Amino acid sequence: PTTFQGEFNAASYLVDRNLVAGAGERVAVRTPARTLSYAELSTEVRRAAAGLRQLGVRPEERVLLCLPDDVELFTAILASMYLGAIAVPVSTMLTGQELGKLVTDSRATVVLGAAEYEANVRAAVRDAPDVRHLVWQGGVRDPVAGLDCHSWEAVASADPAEVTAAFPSWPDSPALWLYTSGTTGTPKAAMHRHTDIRFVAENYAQRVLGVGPRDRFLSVAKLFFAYGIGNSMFFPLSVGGTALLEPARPNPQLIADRATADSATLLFGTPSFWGPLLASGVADGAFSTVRQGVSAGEALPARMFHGMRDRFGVEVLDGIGSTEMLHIFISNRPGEVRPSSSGVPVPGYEVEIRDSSGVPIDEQGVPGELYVRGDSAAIGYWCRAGVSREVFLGDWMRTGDTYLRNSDGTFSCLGRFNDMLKAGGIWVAPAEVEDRLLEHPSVAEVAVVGVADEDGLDRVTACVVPKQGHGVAEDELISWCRETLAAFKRPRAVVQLAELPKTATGKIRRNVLREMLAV
Ligand code: 3SK
Repeated sequence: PTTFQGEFNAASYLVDRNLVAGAGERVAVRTPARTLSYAELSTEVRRAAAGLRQLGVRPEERVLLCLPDDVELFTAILASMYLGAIAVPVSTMLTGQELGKLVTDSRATVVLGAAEYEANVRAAVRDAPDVRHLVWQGGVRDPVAGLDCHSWEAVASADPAEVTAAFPSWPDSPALWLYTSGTTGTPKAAMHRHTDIRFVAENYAQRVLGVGPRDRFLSVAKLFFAYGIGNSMFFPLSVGGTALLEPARPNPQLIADRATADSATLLFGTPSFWGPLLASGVADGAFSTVRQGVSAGEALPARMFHGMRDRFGVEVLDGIGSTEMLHIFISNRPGEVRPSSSGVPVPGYEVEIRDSSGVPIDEQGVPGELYVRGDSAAIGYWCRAGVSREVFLGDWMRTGDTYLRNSDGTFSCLGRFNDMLKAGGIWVAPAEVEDRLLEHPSVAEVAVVGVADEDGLDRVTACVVPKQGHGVAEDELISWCRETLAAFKRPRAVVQLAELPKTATGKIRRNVLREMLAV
């Protein structure tokens, strides 16, 4: 049946259009082990879609994926969307307990896990009532009671002829959920539509970065991040370019080697990558094929912008995006970078700086909370009406970041509007780390804050008041956190205090702690 909206399927937009244009032989995706042309990718996607359909996956059901950046994850995301189902790629850095919360919350019926994360995936599906099928990349593992277990290799070898066309989803149909701790506390799924994917590819990648079919995209951020999936999937496929996937954990030499070996033309990173890269012994010519660098996650320190340009000859464009907006909505422009600023709004987006009552501040130089509107905004958070109503206000979205407008019209980030902090560009909710620390027998009170290092980047710091007669050992508390929390959330430093500074009503004065600990 036709609808007033017309049909639009983002996976078909990303894959099929490249066949229609006669680009089937071009390289779509390359990993250290495999290279797939667009024609091959199309076959793999339809095979995987047929296999998922045989498992009973129906349009709008969730398929949760916990896999490294490789061909399997790439095709499984596209296959889920091709079928009209919702792809839910999740962080491979989470513990079993953390992952379990996402599996349960998403009500995914099919979970795909990599053998290398077996222990966490097994723990995660154990108490998730809606999961029916567990699919392993890397061969079948021991059975899990109550679940049908399969190998991805078997599922993805179904007959591609069984799926001749993409599901006729509408532009507003759900396509992708991305979990974020985002602007407030516990992880929640930002729900994105098929049309959001085209919007970010056309407005940011094509109009700001000027991407084209000759580009080869290398991203330090993985596919389970909004930043990563844009960089490594939406942007290259939207123009018939090549996605360079790197399954391993990134480090400066590995990324430099990939960039050289595969002649990357676009390099997407975060300050937590540029810093170690500049401190490393990577050869100055390693990125000679890179025509543009991009940075997001945290504000790019000016010294890193200059370091990348002067040493590696790479101009890095800083920008700010969010999982809720799917990708970057304020960005510097090639050849017109203003260091220490995020740049100006991307075409298709408007931003405002507002005071704490939500009233727009028109004067330059006056800080306030950054609001954004644009058509890639998520439709809300899954089953979180309260927070959705706080964050999505009509067309506008509250970013939770403090910004000001500079005299030249660019925007600069001053930090967070609330207590959330970013570790290596990833949101961390202080309450989650505090809850864990409070379970420790020596801890009476705790406040976790982000303390800026010499580059202005947040370092997770725990301020701990020990129980009477106890002391707190930094190493022990850090290991304690590692037992149940993803490594990036653990405190990097523990400071022992006799008491925490509080307001008259007993609220912890985190700003006082931050000032006290500032370097
Ligand atoms: O953190 C950011 O700046 C960002 C950029 C693009 C996509 C998603 C995010 C969170």
